[in-house]
Order: sequence, then structure tokens, then C-alpha cells
Amino acid sequence: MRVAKRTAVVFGVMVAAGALLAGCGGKVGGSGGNDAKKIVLIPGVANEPFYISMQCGAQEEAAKLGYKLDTQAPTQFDAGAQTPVLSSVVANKPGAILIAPTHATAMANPIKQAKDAGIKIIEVDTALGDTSIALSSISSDNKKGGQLAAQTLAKLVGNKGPVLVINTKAGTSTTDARAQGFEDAVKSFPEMSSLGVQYNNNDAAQATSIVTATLAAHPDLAGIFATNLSSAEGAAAGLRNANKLGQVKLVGFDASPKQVEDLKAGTVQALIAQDPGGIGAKGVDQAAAALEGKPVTRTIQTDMIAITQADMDANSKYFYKSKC
Ligand code: T6T
Repeated sequence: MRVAKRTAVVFGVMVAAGALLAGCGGKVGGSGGNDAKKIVLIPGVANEPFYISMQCGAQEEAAKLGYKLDTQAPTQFDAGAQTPVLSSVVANKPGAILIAPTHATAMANPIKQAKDAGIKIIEVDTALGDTSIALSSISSDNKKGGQLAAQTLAKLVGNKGPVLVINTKAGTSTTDARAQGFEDAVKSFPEMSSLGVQYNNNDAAQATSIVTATLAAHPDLAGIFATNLSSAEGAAAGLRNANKLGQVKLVGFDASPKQVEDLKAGTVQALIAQDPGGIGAKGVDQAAAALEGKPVTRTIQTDMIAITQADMDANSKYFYKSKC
């Protein structure tokens, strides 16, 4: 009798608490009372056209599906800067997080903690080496992108001469795969040789210095593959400073407004554009599926395209945005 009475009291308290939580906005779902209608996007870095375009795609899709999407970005592309942003997002208990991990291993523990807090984890663009944490990963086929860059650069340099790779930060899954794909593909051109990979720390000014130093040591440099936006923008500036425009061919990943200007001016000969808006939208689709208990797709690959000056007008839909 006593036991039954206590059970009734406890049940009453639980109902009241549930009503209170539900009244505080959003459905209560998942474990730990996470807000099943709220998705947070954590890009690699703030104010960068690749991630802005991703955010635009994610926001549009979230609005279509009836979800609230917030974006919280670190000020630097760095695990040390991204981890506290992730921790404060986790404390707010969203239903799902779309994250672009800034390091394939250093972000594993913080993201695992988010998963253990009952939050659905979706990787957008970059990914962790540990594939057991995220439910889904959406990105370009980056290794193939590196191969495409090598074939494009080979054509531009007449299949011969020394070429350099400027990469961002070691441990970034996407750009490491691009550099690897490039280096592998260059081996199939016997008269081309790679001078290896140098890192610009995702800082355009460092890419400029790398170009200046490489031209001093290798005046016969034939071409450069820049694995992302910062390395390509910085490499273009290095070639401009050295008056090597058009003589040293440059192929860069991404299509920021500045990179598009460089293509138009002939500073860059080809851009490999990705589909960041599509990555964001598909990320939201996967998060929504996970939150609604529907099947998710573990790996999704999005489009890439090599754009040259000759076909840039026809391909302007692939150019990245600086605002939505
Ligand atoms: O190239 C993109 C992205 O795919 C990569 O993972 C990091 O750099 C960018 O955001 C461009 O800056």
C-alpha cells in the first residue's frame, strides 16, 4: 500500500517535469532530455566561404524539414579552438550535431563525449579516423579530387617538370586525402616529379612564403597543387609577387570569391569546386533521419568539378558564397 502510494507520487513528479520540459520549447527526445528539434552545425572555422556555403545549405534544409539549426564556429581551424565550442554546444543538449572535425584523431574524444551525451553525430566534410562515433559522414571523394588535380595540372604543364603540393594542416582528413591522391597520380607521369608536400597551417600568408622560398630553390618549378582555399589564395599571391603568373601553373581546391577572381585574372588555371551547400543539406537530412528513428546512410559522397577560365561562366553555380 505504502509502496503503491510512493510510486504514484514519483509518477506524478515525472509527468510534471516532462510537461515542464516540453513547455520549454521543442520535443524531448533521445537520452538525457536533448532537444530533438534542434540541430547545431560546428564548422571547421568561422567566416570562411566553404563553411558559409555549407551553413546556407544546412539552414535551408532544416527550415524545410521543420528543424531549428544554429551554427557555432571556432575562430581558428584548430582542435584546441573547436573543442570548447563543442563542449558548450553539448551542454545545451541539442538533438544532433553536424561537425567538421578539425583533426582526425585530436577531436575523437570530445566528439565521443557528445555522442555519449545522447547527441546524434553527423560528420560534414572532414571526418575522424575512428568510424564508430559518427552515424553518417558526408564529403567529396577527396582522394579522387587529388587525382583529378594531378591530371589537370599534368595537362597544364605538358606532363613534365617539378611540381609542389601546398597542404593545410597535417591531420585534416580531407586535405590529407587530396595530397595523397595527387602524389599517387603524379607517379603515373614519368617526366613529372613531386617536390613533396609543405604545410601552410591553413594560413594564406604562409602559403605565399612557401611559394617564394620554393621558387628561390627551384626556379624551374612547373606547377603547384594547393589543397584548399587558404593554400590556393596564398599560392596565387606568391606567384603574383614573383611575376610568375601563367609560367607556373596553379590548380587549387575550392572556389571562394577570391579564388574565382584569381581564375578570371589567369593567376590560377583551374579550381576544383566542391558542393558545400549540398554537404550541409545532406547532413541535415541524415540528422533528421537519425532523430526520427529512420535509417541513416553511413557514407555519402557529394559532387566535385574542375573549372577553368574557359568554362567558368557556365559553372558559376559552383562558386562559394560569402553570405546566405
Ligand atoms: O577545402 C575546404 C574543406 O573541404 C577542407 O576540409 C578544409 O578547407 C576548406 O574548408 C577550405 O578552406
